Amino acid sequence: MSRAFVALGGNLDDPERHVRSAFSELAALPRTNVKRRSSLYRAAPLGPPGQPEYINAVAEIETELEPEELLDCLQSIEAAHGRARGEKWGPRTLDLDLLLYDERRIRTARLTVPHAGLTARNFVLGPLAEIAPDLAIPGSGPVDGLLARLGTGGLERLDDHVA
Ligand code: ROI
Repeated sequence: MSRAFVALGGNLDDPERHVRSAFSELAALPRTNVKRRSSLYRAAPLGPPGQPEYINAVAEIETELEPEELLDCLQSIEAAHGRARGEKWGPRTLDLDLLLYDERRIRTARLTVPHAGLTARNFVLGPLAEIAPDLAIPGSGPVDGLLARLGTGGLERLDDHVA
């Protein structure tokens, strides 16, 4: 079994609903269990101005899927949520990013792990720190230190989380 972390985010068409249902769809993947899920967070958009606020969250999973098999599964879930690959950094119904896969560093045409934006985005580090504060990002160090450096501006934890 490998341990992986997946970031969830969206800002269109009731994003809370999309993110909540994506947690269930992750749990239904073959040879995969969801171990922990963060609260949902409301986050100021990174990218072009004028788009709605995002809902962001992170899931820790245990899986026997290889990284690119897992990526295929994440992309099918996105597609089922009507994710269209439109404008770069534009609004989306559901985005699922593979953040970490064990301690591996992966660079293929389709996949970069650790995820490239991970250490610069508090809407990823915030939920990740909630469920795995001591986790070390390969090449970058512990999550809580990275988050302390970035700060939590623009990030609001929604307190309706049921474990
Ligand atoms: N901004 C926030 N706050 N959350 C996201 O998940 C997110 N995803 C993106 C871009 C458009 C970069 N901005 C985001 O892909």
